[in-house]
Amino acid sequence: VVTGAVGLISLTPILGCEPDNLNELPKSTDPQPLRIPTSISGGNIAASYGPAQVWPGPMTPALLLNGFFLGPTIKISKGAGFTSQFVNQLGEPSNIHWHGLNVPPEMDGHPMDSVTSGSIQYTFPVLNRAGTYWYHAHPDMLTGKQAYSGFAGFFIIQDQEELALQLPNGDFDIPLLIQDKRTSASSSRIDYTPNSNDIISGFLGNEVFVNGTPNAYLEVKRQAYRLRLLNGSNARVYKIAFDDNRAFSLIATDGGLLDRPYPVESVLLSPGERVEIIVSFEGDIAGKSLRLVSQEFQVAGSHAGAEFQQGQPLNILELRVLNSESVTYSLPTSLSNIEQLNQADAVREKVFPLTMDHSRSKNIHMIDGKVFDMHRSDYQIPFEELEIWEIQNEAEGMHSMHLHGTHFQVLERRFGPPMTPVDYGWKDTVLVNDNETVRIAVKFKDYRGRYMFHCHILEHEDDGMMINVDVI
Ligand SMILES: [Cu+2]
Repeated sequence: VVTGAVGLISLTPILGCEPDNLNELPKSTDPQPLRIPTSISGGNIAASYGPAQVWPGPMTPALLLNGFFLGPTIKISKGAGFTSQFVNQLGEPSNIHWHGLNVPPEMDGHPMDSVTSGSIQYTFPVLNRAGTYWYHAHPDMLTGKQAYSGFAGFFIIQDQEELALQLPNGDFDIPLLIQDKRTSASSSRIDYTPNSNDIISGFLGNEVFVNGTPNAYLEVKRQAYRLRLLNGSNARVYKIAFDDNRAFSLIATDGGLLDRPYPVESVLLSPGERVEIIVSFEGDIAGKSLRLVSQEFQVAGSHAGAEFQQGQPLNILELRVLNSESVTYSLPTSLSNIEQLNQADAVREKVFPLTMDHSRSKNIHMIDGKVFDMHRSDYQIPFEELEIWEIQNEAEGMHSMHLHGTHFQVLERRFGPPMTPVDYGWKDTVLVNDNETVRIAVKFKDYRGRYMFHCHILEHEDDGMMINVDVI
C-alpha cells in the first residue's frame, strides 16, 4: 500500500487499509525496546532544551526533563504530601499543570503562574483516588510546543482500595504515554512547526512514539498485563485496539477505577484522556508478535487530501510474546463504588457552545463566544453545587474538553454515537465529536479559586480555546 521512502508523509492513500497492512506503514527506525521512565515521588523537575537520543545515531533537539526526553513517572500514595521544585531552564515561560489532580488553584499551573527563569515550588496534598494522572507544561500559547517537544510525564496514584484488588503489578503494570510525531527517514528531528491548517485540524503526526520511543516493542510473558494508556498527543484521537481484534478489559478511566471491568475490542482515546486496560497473553504461543494499534475511523469535518488525517490507521506498540509459562488470571468482577451524580440534583444548567470564526487567521476557536484572556473571569460556579454543563460542538471536527480542579461525570451524548465505557466513571477530559452535544455533571468540592476549562487539542488551546472558571 505504501511505497517510497520510509517515514515520509505517504500515509494519505491508505484507505480501507486492513490491520495486516499496518506492518507496512513507514517507520523511521528499526524496532526499539520500549523505554520505561524512571520513578520518583517528588523532588526537582528541571526543564531544558537539549539533545536527546531518540533514534540510534544522531541526537535529536528536544525538551528534556531532568535530562531525559519525557519526564520521570511520579508514583505516590493517596493522602501523601507531594513537593516538587520546578526549575525552568527553557529560556521561555513555562510551568506545570498536574492533569487530573485536585490541587489548590495556585498550584494548578495556570498560565498566569508561569516563570521565564528560576523556579516554582509545587506543594499539595494528594487528594485523588488511585489512578493514572499526568503532568505537562501549561504556559500561555506555548503548551503545544513544549508538550510536543517532551514536557510530559505520568503521575500515578495508589491507594488501599486499589492495592486490595491485586491487579497485575510491577513488571506487569506498564505505563504507555502515546504521542504522534512528524518524522522522516532523512532527519532525526521532531520540530514543532504548525501552519494555519494545523491550527484548525491540530498538529498531527505520521508516526507514534510510546514513552518517547519510535517504533517501540515490548517483550511480554504469557500472562495478564495492566496497561496504562495516556494520550499525550497534541491533537490525535486514537481508536485503540489490538491487530488481532482480541477483547480486553477496560478497568479505569481518567479519575481511576470503574465500578467493574468492561470487555471491549476498541476504545477511542482523545488528547488528555487515560484508560487502564487488562489484556492477557496467556493463550498466545511463544514467539508470536502482535500489535497495539490505532484502527482507522471516519471523522466528519476532516479534510480529504490533507497530509495528516485524523482517523488514519497507525501502529502504536509491538508486543513480542516470550517463551514463558502460561499463567491464568481472573479479574475481580467488581472494582469500586462510583457515586453516581444525579441530574435531578443539579442546581442549574449552563450551555457552552464551541464555535469557530473562519474570518480570522488566529483566535479561530472559541468557547462560549470567547477567546482566552487569562485575566478575565469567564464563568463562576458555587463551591459544592452540582451543575449540568452542556457542551455543544459547532466548531467542526473533534474537540477534547478538559476541566481543571475536579472530576465530572458524562451523562449523555446527543446527535452522535452513544456513550461507551471510556465515558464511564470520573472524568476530567471528554471527547466531543463533530456536531455532537455532550452533557456532563460538574461539582467542585475541594478548593475555591480560579481553574480552567479548555480544549486539549493543544493547537486549539494555544489559539485561545480556553476559559477561566472561578469556583466561588
Ligand atoms: Cu479543540
